[in-house]
Amino acid sequence: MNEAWYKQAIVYQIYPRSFCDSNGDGTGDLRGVISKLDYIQSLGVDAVWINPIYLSPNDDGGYDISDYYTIQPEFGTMSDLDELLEGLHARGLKLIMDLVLNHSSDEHAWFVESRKSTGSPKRDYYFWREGKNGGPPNNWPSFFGGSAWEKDPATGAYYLHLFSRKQPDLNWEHEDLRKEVRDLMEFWLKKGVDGLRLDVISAISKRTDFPDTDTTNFNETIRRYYANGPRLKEFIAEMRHSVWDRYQVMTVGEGPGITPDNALEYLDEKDGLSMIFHFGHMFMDQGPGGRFDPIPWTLSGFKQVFALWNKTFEHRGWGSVFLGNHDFGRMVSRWGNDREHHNASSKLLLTLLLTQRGTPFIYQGDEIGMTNYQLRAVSESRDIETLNGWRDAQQRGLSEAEFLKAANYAGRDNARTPVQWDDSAFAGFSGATPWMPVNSNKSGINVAQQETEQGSILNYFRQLAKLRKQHPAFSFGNCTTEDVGVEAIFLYRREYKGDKMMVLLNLSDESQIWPLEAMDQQSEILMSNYADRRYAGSDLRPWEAVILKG
Ligand code: ISL
Ligand code: CA
Repeated sequence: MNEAWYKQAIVYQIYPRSFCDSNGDGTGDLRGVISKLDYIQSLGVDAVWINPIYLSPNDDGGYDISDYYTIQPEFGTMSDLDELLEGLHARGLKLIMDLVLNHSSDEHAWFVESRKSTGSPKRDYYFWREGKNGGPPNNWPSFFGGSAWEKDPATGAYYLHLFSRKQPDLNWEHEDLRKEVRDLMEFWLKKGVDGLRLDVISAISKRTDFPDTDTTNFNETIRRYYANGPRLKEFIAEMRHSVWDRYQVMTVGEGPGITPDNALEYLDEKDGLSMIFHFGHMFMDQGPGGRFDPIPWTLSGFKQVFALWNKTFEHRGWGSVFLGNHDFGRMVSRWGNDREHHNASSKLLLTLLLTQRGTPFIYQGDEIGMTNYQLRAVSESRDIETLNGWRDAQQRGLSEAEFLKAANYAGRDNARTPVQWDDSAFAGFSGATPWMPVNSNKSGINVAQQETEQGSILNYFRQLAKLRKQHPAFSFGNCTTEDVGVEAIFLYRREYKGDKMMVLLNLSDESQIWPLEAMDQQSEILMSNYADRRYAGSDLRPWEAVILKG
């Protein structure tokens, strides 16, 4: 097992727009992040992944880039970025930047030139096709609702956009485009950036014969038509050998459509990515209609996803462990109980994050147990996926209240409310009205209050990060799940060079009988989210997490 830094690292994800606003314009920015570097270091994390900070019209939260070489002015300047990088490195922390290469903004110079005429030199940097029977070239749906094709008046042709119409897909079949991508990557790596998160990398090679999808199951359409195209391995290998290897950079590919059956193809030690984000658990509560068609999920299904991916990466490849990010509901609201057992279930989920096998990615605010925000009206949403979702829901005859129920559970606005630093007017995030409302529970859930509280989620996270560092078994150990016949109990063991650990999680509101009679009472309790847990054997309380030797 190579001891690559990223296999031991804990990564902290920062969504800069909502992290900290340094200049009182209501929007988070790089100087806001710089002002919190000591806090980030105090968590015991090793790296920061920052969401896109490049020039963007902000149609999709910065995932629509109009200039890859310029910092979005509302976030700050290039010298702010250089200072952030320096500040992280001075504290022994690494920086992972987020590159969006499946598509650009429609305001990027490449697309402005490409759409001008069919003879434009940049025409084939994007996918242009003639319509069919007066409609789009095929029936592909966009991730953000509606067709994945937009008719462009200038030439009457359609262009492909798997996401919003302001995010035209880049045509990776084009040599010159791939060269431009390598150049922009090198620009950031030359600055000493330590890692790259590659947005929707699984889709840079797609079915360019563009057949109709034969399924209404969107995740199936992604897997078989948008992702895992015939040249995906080739394109990844080309970047690896021509750029990444010269900088020893860690690469984490975001992979909708990547499955346990094909993941290893993209993680080859020589030609592949360092690791991937898979979505096995993240889509399990999405019905055939996608995000706003939530369906119940089961604990056995949840546990199976972890067991399946641990099996996949048992000998080769490497994965990430995440329970939330800027694209999903807050983890404690989605997987825990953010009402009666907010403290215990937040700590239990953090325990799962930091003791499972794979690089943990913790999303800003989850270290203090921030919860879902409840949009009071769709008009409060700032997310194109929610706004388009409402447009489609209306066509299905849904009332706003019905749609809001789904959006307040699964929508992306939930995770994008300002980080709650203290209980002042705007939670210490800004001196001005923030771009998104602050969650009303800021007085009960904020960093300042938890800094001094012994049993706080924040201090529990710090202890957990320390424990993980003390035991390489949590980074490199194998991970075997044990079925104890109780669905609510998630029990797994980690073992590495004789260091054995067992993790017991009770993911329910009820107490559960301790599952292992054979467990001798002397087992050393390393940590629990219940301060009075002294010995093995007594019942597991609601949402109790216990880490033991052995
Ligand atoms: O939100 C989702 C739809 O259910 C996810 O599938 C997500 O859109 C997908 O995983 C890709 O996400 C990434 O690319 C998007 C951007 O909106 C997301 O924020 C980013 O994480 C387009 O760039
Ligand atoms: Ca600002």
